[in-house]
Amino acid sequence: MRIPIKDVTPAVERAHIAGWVHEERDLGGLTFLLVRDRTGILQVTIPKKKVTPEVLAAVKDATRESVIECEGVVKATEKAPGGRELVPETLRVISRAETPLPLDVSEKVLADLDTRLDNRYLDLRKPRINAIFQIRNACLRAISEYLWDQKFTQVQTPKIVAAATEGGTELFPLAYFDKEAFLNQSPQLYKQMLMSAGFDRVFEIGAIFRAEEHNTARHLNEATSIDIEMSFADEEDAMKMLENVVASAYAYVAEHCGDALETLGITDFKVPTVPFPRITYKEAIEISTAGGEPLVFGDDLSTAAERVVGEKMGTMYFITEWPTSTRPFYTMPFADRPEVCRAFDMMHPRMELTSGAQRCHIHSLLVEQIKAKGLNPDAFEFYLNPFRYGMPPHAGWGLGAERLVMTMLDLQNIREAVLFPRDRHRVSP
Ligand code: ATP
Ligand code: AMO
Repeated sequence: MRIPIKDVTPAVERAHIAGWVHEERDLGGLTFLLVRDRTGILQVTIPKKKVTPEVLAAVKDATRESVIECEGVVKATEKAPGGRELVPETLRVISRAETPLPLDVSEKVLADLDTRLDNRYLDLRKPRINAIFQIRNACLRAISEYLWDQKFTQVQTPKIVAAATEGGTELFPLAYFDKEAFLNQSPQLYKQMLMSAGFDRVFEIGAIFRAEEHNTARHLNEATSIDIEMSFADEEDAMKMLENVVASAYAYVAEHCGDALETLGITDFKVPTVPFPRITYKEAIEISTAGGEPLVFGDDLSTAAERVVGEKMGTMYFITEWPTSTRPFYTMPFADRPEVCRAFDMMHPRMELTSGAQRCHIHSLLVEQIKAKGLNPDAFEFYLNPFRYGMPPHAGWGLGAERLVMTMLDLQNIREAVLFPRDRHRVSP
């Protein structure tokens, strides 16, 4: 029976393995094949004079990245990675890789990001790249488990929708029979409607679509958003939930992903401590201005300002009490000073990871706010009706999964954190 490569130790006498040919070396009388599966790499050593002609013929045919299987004797040796090697009695090429390869999986020849993404199936074979997705998987698992434990119900909301939610970013229009429709920018309106529907606490991990015109290292046109909404809660409750969710993802990775972190060369992985510091928007623009990036009340935080404030904070932190004018219509303003609202952003020193807020649950005020943003309330009837028939106060947030992974692993480009990224120039593969 085939066993995973990591289980091939000197303690097992015989092993049957299968995987991809990572590297091959021919030293005259000896040929080495490094064989890779998702658990590790094993040296297969072929003493040419001692193996059958069938094995020799197969070795000759086994080009790099071919899928092979072999069975034989396991021997301890200090000269091979992992302190063991396999001397095959049988070896078979299951699927021969053509030559030359479009991309060097062993990373001896480096490729630019575009070439890597064009040949993503090969790029993803690299242990280092695979490790990113093991960690991404661990984060999403940890976050789901944390939220389930906190009595959140996981939901799936429509991705084909009739209305925009987030100002400031464009929509992708869709040919939907005779109707106008778009790809959803955020589950925002749906998670709020579910508060009226009595779900109390919901979360969703799903795709969001944003027609960002520009190509940046931290924007995608299709991203994964981790969204929550909770009833009878204010922005402080939502912030507490968020810092615990983020800390639980880090803690899970620290506990369960040692091998993947090592593969990535990360030796100083730190779980952030909660609570994260909170500063107000006013304080943030003061820090930015003092640091040479002048901002006035009402400005959005520019990328340069985010960097100045991030450097000063040096850790994950919240920015609270945003100008109402900078936030979407669904945000609750403070009753005593309506120019400021109960919104927050959660920031990593490098960039924004999350936006959230206590929402406006008062129908008349919400209609006013929709109008104030120059939008037509009629287009939001499906969303507004639930506010007329019993809506609890509620709060929530959206956390970008790719930005979480990108900052956690110090990746330079957000595309590294997506299997098949969609950007301004890329819809394939
Ligand atoms: P919002 O929360 O407003 O919907 P967002 O979550 O996409 O936006 P960011 O994109 O991180 O937030 O916005 C932070 C800052 O990044 C913006 O104020 C702007 O300076 C910069 N920025 C946003 N979008 C782009 C873009 N497409 N190209 C270049 N810079 C951008
Ligand atoms: P916002 O628009 O700030 O808020 O999005 C929330 C988070 O989603 C991530 N994100 C992106 N990641 C990559 N590429 C993009 N183009 C992109 N756009 C957004 C970011 C961002 O912080 N409805 C609100 C959330 C809420 O209030 O519940 C919203 O969508 O990490």
